[in-house]
Amino acid sequence: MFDKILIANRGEIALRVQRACRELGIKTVAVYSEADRDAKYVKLADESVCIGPAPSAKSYLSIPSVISAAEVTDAQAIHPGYGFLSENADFAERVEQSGFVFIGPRAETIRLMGDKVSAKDAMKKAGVPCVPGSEGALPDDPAEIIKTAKRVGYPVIIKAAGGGGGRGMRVVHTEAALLNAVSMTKAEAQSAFGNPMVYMEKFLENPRHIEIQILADQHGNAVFLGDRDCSMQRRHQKIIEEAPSPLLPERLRDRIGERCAEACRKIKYRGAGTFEFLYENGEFYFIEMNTRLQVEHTVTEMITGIDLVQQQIFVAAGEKLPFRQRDIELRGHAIECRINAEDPYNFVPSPGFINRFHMPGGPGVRMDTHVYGGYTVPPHYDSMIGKLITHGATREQAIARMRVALSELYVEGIKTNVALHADLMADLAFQQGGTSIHYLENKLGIASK
Ligand code: MV4
Repeated sequence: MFDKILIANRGEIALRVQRACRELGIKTVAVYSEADRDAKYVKLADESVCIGPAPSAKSYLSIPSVISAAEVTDAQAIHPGYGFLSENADFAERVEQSGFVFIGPRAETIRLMGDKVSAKDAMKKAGVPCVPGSEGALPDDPAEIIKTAKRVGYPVIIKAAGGGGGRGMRVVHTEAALLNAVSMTKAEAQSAFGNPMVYMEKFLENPRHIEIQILADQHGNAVFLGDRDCSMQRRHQKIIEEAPSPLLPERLRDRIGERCAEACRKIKYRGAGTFEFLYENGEFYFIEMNTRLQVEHTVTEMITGIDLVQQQIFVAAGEKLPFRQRDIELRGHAIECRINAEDPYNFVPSPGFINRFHMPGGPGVRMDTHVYGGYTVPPHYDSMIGKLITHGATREQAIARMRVALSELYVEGIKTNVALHADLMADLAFQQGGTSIHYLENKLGIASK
């Protein structure tokens, strides 16, 4: 096992990974930008290294700075958290070339999944159901493009191979609009991602966003740890996640989960990963794979009792998974509310000084946050200041606990989206479960984007 891990991230996830390490007796190295000098997770780490000025391009995204920090502190492995360098194949490669273990998949897997055309192709071959569409990237021949759209059926969606997470997409309703939409998406893809490749899919009008968490070791074992529903989102930012997905028949979950685990065995996946699906009319359609730990991993931890970060560390160190699929039981229901420093209704970020901060507590309540009374939320990074998670025997109990927990959470000095979460917990459609990816934007009265 490692005796020292460098955590290449900031905020709540830096603290989360640090806790996993400390419980295992592994020493931690925090890296920080000048804006995060006084952060709690920096003080709690065994060692810390300043890796640059506030802008993330010069600190948390600087591959040489992170690698030098690992060198000077003699760490053995690097945990990238989420965001920043976590899905950067060049980073994973440089980490391993420098003699450290990257806590995540092989660079080659990250690269495969980063290109959405090759990811979809690999998953299709591995038996994962995908959205019907073009065979790989669209060709240049206009007649071929028109033919493909006819076969798929309108509406179609044109997506950039280099995109993902909602960037570089365009919906097309008619043949008259098709070729122009393809050219525009290609031009945007070239300038945004340096890759003009695009592909076509049938556009699903009202799906839910359901994802499958998997975990794979380096000995050919892979399991799925249930599903999460992340449909409650606005402009591709998830706001609430839950596990398991409400109203999803257990039989369907187990079937798609087993397909994902089998695909991981086939591609020799290593570490934690997430298969993202659109779910509509009882069918799953793969769209993308995330090769990192996700923000919402916590709801999976609550219903499985498995510490995902510790498992990432074990499999990175070459250990075998300590459980089989039949050992994994999903218990009860968990909900996560992302607490953001922003106006609850116009979503304008609200960084600044927090003069008072009280965390909720009680049975089935977990709060992952790096903030405290006296902390200043810097303006340079994501506005998420923490995650409030509740667990209950049933979804109703998890919602009830969330309502109470939100009422106890007190943040003075900056605006937060706590009031929006309280509204959503009281929303009848949310309470019934099964709302689509468009529900929140429609409720807020924003034209869905
Ligand atoms: C789609 C889709 C409908 N049909 N693909 C957006 C993010 C990216 N991961 C994929 N996305 C979508 N792909 C087809 N064929 C609708 C979306 C989509 C979406 C997906 C998941 C969560 C939120 C979303 C919000 C808008 C659109």
